[in-house]
Amino acid sequence: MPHIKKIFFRFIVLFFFVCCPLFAQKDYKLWLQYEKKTDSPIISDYLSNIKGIIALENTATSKIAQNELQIALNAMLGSQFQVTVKPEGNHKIILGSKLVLTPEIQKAIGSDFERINEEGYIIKSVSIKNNKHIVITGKKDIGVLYGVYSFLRLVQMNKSIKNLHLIDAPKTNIRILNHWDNLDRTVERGYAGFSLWNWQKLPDFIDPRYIDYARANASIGINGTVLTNVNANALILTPQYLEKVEALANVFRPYGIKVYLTARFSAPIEIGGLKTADPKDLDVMNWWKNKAKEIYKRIPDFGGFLVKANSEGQPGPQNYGRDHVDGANMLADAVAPFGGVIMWRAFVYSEHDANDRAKQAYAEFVPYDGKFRDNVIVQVKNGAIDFQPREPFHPIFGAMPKTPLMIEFQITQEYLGFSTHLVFLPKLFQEVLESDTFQKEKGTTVAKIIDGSLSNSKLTGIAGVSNIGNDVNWTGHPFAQANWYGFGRQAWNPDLDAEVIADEWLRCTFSNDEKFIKPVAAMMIKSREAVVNYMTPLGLHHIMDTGHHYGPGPWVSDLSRPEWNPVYYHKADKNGIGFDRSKTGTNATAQYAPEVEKLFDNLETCPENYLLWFHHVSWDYKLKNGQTLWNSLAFKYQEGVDQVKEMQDTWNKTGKYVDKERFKEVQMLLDIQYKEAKWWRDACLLYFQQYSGKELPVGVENASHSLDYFKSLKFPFAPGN
Ligand code: BDP
Repeated sequence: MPHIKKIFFRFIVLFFFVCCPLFAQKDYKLWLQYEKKTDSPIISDYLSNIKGIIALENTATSKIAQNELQIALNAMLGSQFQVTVKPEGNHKIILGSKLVLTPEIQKAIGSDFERINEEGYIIKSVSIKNNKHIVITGKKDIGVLYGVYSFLRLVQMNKSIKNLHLIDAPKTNIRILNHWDNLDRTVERGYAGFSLWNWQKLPDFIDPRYIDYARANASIGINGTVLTNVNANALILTPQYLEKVEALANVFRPYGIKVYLTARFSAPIEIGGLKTADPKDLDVMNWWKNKAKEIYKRIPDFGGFLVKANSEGQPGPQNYGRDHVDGANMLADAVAPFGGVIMWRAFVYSEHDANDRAKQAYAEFVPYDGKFRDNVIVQVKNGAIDFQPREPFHPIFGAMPKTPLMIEFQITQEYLGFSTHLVFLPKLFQEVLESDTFQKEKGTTVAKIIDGSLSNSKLTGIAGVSNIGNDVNWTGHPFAQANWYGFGRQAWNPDLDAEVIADEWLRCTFSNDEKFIKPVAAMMIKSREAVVNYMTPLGLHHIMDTGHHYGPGPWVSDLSRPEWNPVYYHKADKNGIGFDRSKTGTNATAQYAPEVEKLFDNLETCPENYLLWFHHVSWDYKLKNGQTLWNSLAFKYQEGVDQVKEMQDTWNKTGKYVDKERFKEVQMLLDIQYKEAKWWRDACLLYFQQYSGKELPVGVENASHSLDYFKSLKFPFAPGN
């Protein structure tokens, strides 16, 4: 017996050391799994006809493209693909940007080049002197790299690669991750470990992970990264740190990724020894000009600055009686000679302003329309409050036609269950991007405003607050990788459907088996509505516990700033619940175009999704389903819980399509999500019941604990705070 035990023990140890790193690697490899093709003989047959890769160009970026193609094809086909430079023979994949193509290939590509921009690509099956090839090209080498990733996606997804003719180009210029990473490597609202940037070991130690980060981003078209938190530390602008930033920029450059930093407005005082940071002060202006010069000397393609000013205690121009235009334009002038950009955030609200918080950013920024320099883009959150599970689109979209606007989404799940809950965010992003602002006419969607198609703006962009940390799987939850992936794909094409994204991601990350794809894609698509249902149904918002935002806290009412308290947002009382933002209330609806205003302002026409966002509604008010508001609210909370149960059931059936590690990991996380969905339902319904005074309708489960119990839960060490 002891002998058997020993063998068993040895087996376990061996299993752990040999197998675990391999399994872990799957998680690490994201959507670039390049699994051996055993599931599509047609594809592998066709690919095995291909005799090699011809590389016409030798820049750092083209070498990455060649390498990626070679590694991926060899991994998927198990054969040796060689890269050669000689354009001869049959059945080759030819890589090269426009200028290096032979005249015959140029001719075969023809006018396609007119349909792409500098970052676009063309993938075309061509026949030259009776030799058949696949050409992957673009105007520049970065286009070729994007083309290679797109081609590999087709192969990964078992899509036909016969007779290819694909032309694609990004619709926005700045497709950027905002890392809220601090210099001590903690990450504000980060739930996937510590920051990737190891400042202490930089610049000499280049963690291979920086390269994998760049690879992953390039594969989905992300071309910018803000390395530091919007709540900025001026030290990042000192030579000691700029040297480290330069090292990262050098790694990212060949992947087409520009580095940006957050600029602390008071930096001239903190690290420059000046007495003021007044944007109209000559010394201050010169300080920033010199700082820009110093940065660009090190990093010639430095992207520019992201600035959070006069918001939540951050310093800004208003400290000196100046305004956002003065601040942004001063910085814009400093980086303009080098082609830099200022991304100036519109996330502002003030404790000194008694107005509805949802109205404040619009009130402050809209009068500045047309007053910013050409290299300033105003970065606006998707909604007027703060990255809630559901918000109507921010009214600034549609109200600043003369100013380039970029949208800011939050990929990290600050208000959506951290990295524990499975929530597929492209569905949320799509809802916002498709919203009709009526700025000019019907059909003026948020997407059209930010992709510049409406204004012909040259400066366009999408930012996503990153969910990446140094966890082995990058994002904490294996399915949170889909949110990084989806963000990149939607930044490239804001009109891309979330269902297409889910399908792509699942095939590249897990399996092409339809029996897996269909139910799991459906689960992902529904997951966003589930979180809205069990957290903030019918337009409720910001009722998370305060500070860390983990779990429910609708009862919180004792914080110094009124708009930090959940009671400010739900306004539940004996008469009903909801924030009256119609003309009988704060009139926030008037910030939208008349068509939208009319829709939201009228209780009868207001989409029920946004009901309690815009209206204070009596508990007995009848919804379209014929049920009272109270009953409907209770049913929604229950539905959210039931939806998570369904997600569990779906996932439990996927064991045979997924490696054990990820299967188990997701299973455990869904168990927590289910537990927490019930926590949300119980705590919120018990709390609101005090005001409605009504029984729970039949079909809604009773709470597992008392309201006092839920109120007593405290989480002093919740992550990300
Ligand atoms: C809020 C976060 C806070 C950020 C702020 C911002 O709670 O940590 O600093 O947004 O976007 O959602 O500046």
